[in-house]
Amino acid sequence: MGVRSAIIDVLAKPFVLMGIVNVTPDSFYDGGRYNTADAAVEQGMRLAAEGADILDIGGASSRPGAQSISPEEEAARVIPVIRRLAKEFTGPISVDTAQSSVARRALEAGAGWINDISAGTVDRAMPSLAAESGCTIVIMHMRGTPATMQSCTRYGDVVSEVTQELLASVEVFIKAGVSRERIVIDPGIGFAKTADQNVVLLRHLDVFVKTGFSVLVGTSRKTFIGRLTGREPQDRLWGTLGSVAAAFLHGARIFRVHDVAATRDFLKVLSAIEQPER
Ligand code: PMM
Repeated sequence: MGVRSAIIDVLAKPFVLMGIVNVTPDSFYDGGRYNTADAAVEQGMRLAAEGADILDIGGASSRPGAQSISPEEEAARVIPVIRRLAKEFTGPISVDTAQSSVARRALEAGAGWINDISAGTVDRAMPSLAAESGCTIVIMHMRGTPATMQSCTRYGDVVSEVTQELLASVEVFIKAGVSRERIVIDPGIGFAKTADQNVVLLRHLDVFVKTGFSVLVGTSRKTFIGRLTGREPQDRLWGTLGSVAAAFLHGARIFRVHDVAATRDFLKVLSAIEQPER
């Protein structure tokens, strides 16, 4: 299976923006907005015009308590969108899925990245698919499933436990034959974490950065920002930018966001000040 332009040389760019396109009726922020292929493709191209480096296409909501849908239904949502975007968008397209059958079809339709929020635990065929396809794989930390994760928030030391659990998942992918430079790690903000634990993880992101893997963070408009600001998802952009600033200053370079234009300007200024040599 030939996947196209799977790797962005993350280290060569001051930051990388992954624009979110959820082809779902029930995602917490954009659920129902891009629920048809036409609307999702249009949103993808809008985010591309705003400067997205990667587009992340998801067909199954992962909000706390979300019920799972069949891989067939998930594929029916995302594959037509990926096929059309792959013709128009020049950067890598990522498929946000925990199902290897969906991921395989997405790669065949033109995706180059798999974003697996279950880190290969939902579908044990994911590591071998990642290895055989040569795609880039985002490995995110979570405990349980979206339906159960918020009852799995008991940690002694959240930073070291999340790091250890994430690296154990990474090891499975490496053993399956995935090369290290194709792995991106993600602490999984909001997945089996309390609001306070999300804040602690962001404060100590450098621990994840020191593993040597590229680090992606997804804080965009999430509940912990609502807890800190008292605002609803539609009014959480400013709060989100606060979290993006902290993540950037602690070494994260890939940001999964709903608001590409705003985040791009924000990080252009921040990175010019913080990394003047680049
Ligand atoms: N968050 C959501 C969905 N997928 N993938 C990664 N790698 N990291 C995240 O933090 C993440 C994700 C939450 O749902 P949304 O698509 O509605 O923002």
